[in-house]
Amino acid sequence: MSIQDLEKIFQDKIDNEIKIEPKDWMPEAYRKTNIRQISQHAHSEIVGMLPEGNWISRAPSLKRKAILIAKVQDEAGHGLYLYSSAETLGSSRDEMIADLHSGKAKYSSIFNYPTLTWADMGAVGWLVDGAAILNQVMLCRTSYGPYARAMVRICKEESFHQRQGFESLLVLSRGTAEQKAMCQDAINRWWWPSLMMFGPKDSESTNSDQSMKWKIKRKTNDELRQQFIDMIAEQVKVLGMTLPDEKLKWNEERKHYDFGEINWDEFWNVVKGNGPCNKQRLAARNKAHDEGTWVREAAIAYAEKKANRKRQEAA
Ligand code: FAQ
Repeated sequence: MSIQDLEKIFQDKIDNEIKIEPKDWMPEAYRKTNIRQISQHAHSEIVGMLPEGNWISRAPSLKRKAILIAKVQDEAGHGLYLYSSAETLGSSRDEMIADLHSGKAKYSSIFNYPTLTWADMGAVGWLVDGAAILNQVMLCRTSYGPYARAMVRICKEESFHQRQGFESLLVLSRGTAEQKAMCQDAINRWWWPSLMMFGPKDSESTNSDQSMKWKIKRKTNDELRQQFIDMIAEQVKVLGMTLPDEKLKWNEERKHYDFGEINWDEFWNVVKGNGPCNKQRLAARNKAHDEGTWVREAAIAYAEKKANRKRQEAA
């Protein structure tokens, strides 16, 4: 078949909402874009365990500790499904992990901020998982089959994460004056970085146009960001808290909330590796990988031993 025929079959599938599967022909740029996005998404889940892991040993009760452990374990699982999904496109897990550890691959900017108080666990659940889930509900309909299917389960778990975060803040918001202040402080610090999770403005987004054409993305960065703001601006009222944006105001004409300017210099600075915790996060991942070498070696040795025994039995 000519390349034009293959391109036509590929495009027909996209147009007719038929998922692209690992063994299907696909343009090289489609493959690369998916590997880039899925692996960065996987890295985000894995690095995303660090800010929360920080609080497992300091959770205020057994119940909160159990919830937090379950959530952090879920993030590990998400990372693993996503790496598996990217592997179906021909990239090896070792390569992807090496790119993360060397600083070559990106991961979500949000995980380069510190978690300073217990209320941050609530704010991360409510705002960070809340932003993640809006983006991921869209990705359940992404055009690459293994990515879309991984997203369905991930979204179910993220939805629990967001609700537990909100509930945890709700308890603080009804607590002592100190607890209320801690809740408001966490919201103040996580609000703007959460908005940055959706990526640069559409006018600055280098990948969006092509990704929308290929239906990898179904909504643009700005569309999802606006949807998130509209949702959170209402939910914050239930907490009796405020969002740190004086310009946040319902616009009756647009039927959306207007909001203030995001600090894009801060965003790019964090993406380039200069956020408050970038170095700390990469150092923690590299250390865990190095210290896990013996586990990987033992697993390989055990698998070889088992295979040998099977061969001997068969002989
Ligand atoms: N941080 O052209 P665009 C989670 C980069 S999961 C860092 O608009 P695109 C779960 C972008 O890669 C959170 N870099 O890019 C959890 C590109 O650079 P490149 C992660 C960013 O791909 C919760 C450049 O800027 N979710 O939180 C960011 O079309 C709690 C230009 O941008 C996903 O990864 C950023 N925020 O759209 C875990 C979802 N934004 O690669 C633990 C999947 C942009 O060309 C605790 N990803 N960049 O060198 C996506 O949907 C997309 O990749 C976007 C960016 C929307 C993130």
